[in-house]
Amino acid sequence: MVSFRKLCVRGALTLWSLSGAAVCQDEEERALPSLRDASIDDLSQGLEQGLFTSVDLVRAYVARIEEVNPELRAVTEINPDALEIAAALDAEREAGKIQGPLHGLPILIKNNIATADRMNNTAGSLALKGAKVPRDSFVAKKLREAGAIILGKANLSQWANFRSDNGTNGWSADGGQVLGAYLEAQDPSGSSSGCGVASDLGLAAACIGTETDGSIISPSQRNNIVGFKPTIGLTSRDLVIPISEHQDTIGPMARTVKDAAYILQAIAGLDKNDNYTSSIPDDGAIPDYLSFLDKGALSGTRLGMPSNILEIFGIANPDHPEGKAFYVAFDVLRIAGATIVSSNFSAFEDPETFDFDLESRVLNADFVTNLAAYLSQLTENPADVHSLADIREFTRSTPAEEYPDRNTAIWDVALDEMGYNNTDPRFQEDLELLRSYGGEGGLLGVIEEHELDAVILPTSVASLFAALAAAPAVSVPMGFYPEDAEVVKNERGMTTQGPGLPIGLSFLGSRFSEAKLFGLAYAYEQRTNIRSTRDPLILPKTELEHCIGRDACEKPRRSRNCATSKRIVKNDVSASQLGIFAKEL
Ligand SMILES: *[C@@H]1O[C@H](CO)[C@@H](O)[C@H](O)[C@H]1NC(C)=O
Ligand SMILES: *[C@@H]1O[C@H](CO)[C@@H](O)[C@H](O)[C@H]1NC(C)=O
Ligand SMILES: *[C@@H]1O[C@H](CO)[C@@H](O)[C@H](O)[C@H]1NC(C)=O
Ligand SMILES: *[C@@H]1O[C@H](CO)[C@@H](O)[C@H](O)[C@H]1NC(C)=O
Ligand SMILES: *[C@@H]1O[C@H](CO)[C@@H](O)[C@H](O)[C@H]1NC(C)=O
Ligand SMILES: CC(=O)N[C@H]1CO[C@H](CO)[C@@H](O)[C@@H]1O
Repeated sequence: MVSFRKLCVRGALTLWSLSGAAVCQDEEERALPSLRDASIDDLSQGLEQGLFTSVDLVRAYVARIEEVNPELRAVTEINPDALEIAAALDAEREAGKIQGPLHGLPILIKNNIATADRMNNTAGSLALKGAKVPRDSFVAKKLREAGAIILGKANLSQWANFRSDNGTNGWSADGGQVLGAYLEAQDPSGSSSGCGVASDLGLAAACIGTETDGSIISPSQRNNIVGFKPTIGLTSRDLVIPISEHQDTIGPMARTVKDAAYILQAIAGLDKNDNYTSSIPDDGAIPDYLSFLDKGALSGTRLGMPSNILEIFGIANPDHPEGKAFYVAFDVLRIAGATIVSSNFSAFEDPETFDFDLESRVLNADFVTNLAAYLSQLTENPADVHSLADIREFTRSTPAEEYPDRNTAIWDVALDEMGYNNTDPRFQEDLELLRSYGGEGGLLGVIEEHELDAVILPTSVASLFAALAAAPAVSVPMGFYPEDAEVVKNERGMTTQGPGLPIGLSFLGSRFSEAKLFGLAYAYEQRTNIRSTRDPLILPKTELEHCIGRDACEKPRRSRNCATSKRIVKNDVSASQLGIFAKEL
């Protein structure tokens, strides 16, 4: 937490403390939050105390985006109206009107969540450039109601990674190739790749991603942030470019668990345009997630651990960096009072019998129907695309879509090999079997049988099991690949593994158990504070101090960012134990 009590006077810039006196007792002490680390509380407090305005914040974030975007391509479009919106929110604050904890905070959204403004919503495809929607998506509307400034659109793996079987994470024709900041030319993971990088580097207060199977928690893990994938139906998919109504969900990607809680609180809820939200318990009442953020929340809990899943994915061995980080996390959880319960997923006892194509068939069949339904809502459709067949035709005939170097294999299976959609009886059969793998044979089954609060898994192997159950998962930073880790590159030269690659821990819960997951994730995060133990290789240098009260931010000559250069680990675990995380993992 940044202290706002000691304030410094720098150059022409004068800042006042609450008492009105300008003080600077210690040159090292920073009055303004470092934007790579700033929490929603830090930013809101700074706005409240008049240290900076939302206009300053927008300028600073845009300057930071401009610094790193030529290399990292995390952001596709900046909202041309952001400064104007910020000024209006500053005026409201001045007049004593605060809409909520997100008032005046710039937030990015993934480029598949539509807004009825000057920004495009393309899922990274040129087929949707210039297309218009009739209104804001429900999530965008909720963000605006909470006072957030939608700063721009975050890049993504095109079509949420639902096009090619030989593409790359984070590439889209509309936004270029996203890279992560922890390794040279890092594969950022996906599909909410831009959100992962942008939240981590402080290119906005946070970002909103989407997940069908891994697209929030996986890039959150690889970019050292917290990602929360809610239960299907908690957040409306209205006017979000879909993959599958049965698995798609919208959720926060933020630097802290608390920030994720603020954001989910703002965007969750009943929406008549997405009837899956009618399954939210208590007539759609959303619990006060913030009230569950308790450092003691792990005490007395029972956490399931399916070792057969670690075996199947080859990370049960403690010599594997992710296995090792996971076993160290066990100790932290135990010290915090949790009991780890062995709880194998029975459907995966014999992996030979598990049909790994089942999920693809369900997603393919949903995509054909759900995509056509999204396209039918467009009020302007310059490329005249109405179906997956139209989109495939456009993609194959538009050079910037890089076909066939990046193929359309997923669509080819849906359209040519399968040739049916989710109205077909074969679909219902597949869906029921899939749900049983998430139910009695998987996550929901072990939670019930062993009376668990949640199941824990390394994030790399977690997403499928939450997806199968339409259930929530949250990934929290757990460690880093060790200094002697082998460097691995994919066939397109992107680094997928190497020293310093971030690793996450996932908590998976029963449907609508978000409040409990927030408590568990918060307690683990507060005890470990892993995120702050490693800096990325690339960091923008513009800070608020370069922007306050100026029409354009001054160019930072050097990083004055004492906050990131002086990283101290604060936690409840012994220092030697944490040494294991920080040095070896
Ligand atoms: C949206 O796309 C149109 C058409 O390519 C472009 O002219 C416009 O600048 C884009 N909007 C933003 C905010 O970038
Ligand atoms: C949503 O509506 C569709 C069509 O009316 C219906 O088939 C489906 O069961 C509904 N889903 C939920 C979760 O209510
Ligand atoms: C769980 O699976 C692991 C790895 O496959 C196995 O060694 C262990 O015996 C199983 N535990 C139970 C209780 O079945
Ligand atoms: C889904 O399949 C049904 C039956 O073949 C067909 O009538 C309908 O047009 C299809 N819907 C889409 C969006 O392709
Ligand atoms: C991707 O697959 C297509 C065939 O589906 C092939 O033509 C193309 O060369 C592949 N791209 C790469 C980089 O291997
Ligand atoms: C905001 C921004 O930098 N957008 C860029 C995203 O990537 C595309 C393609 O590389 C560029 O044309 C945009 O300028």
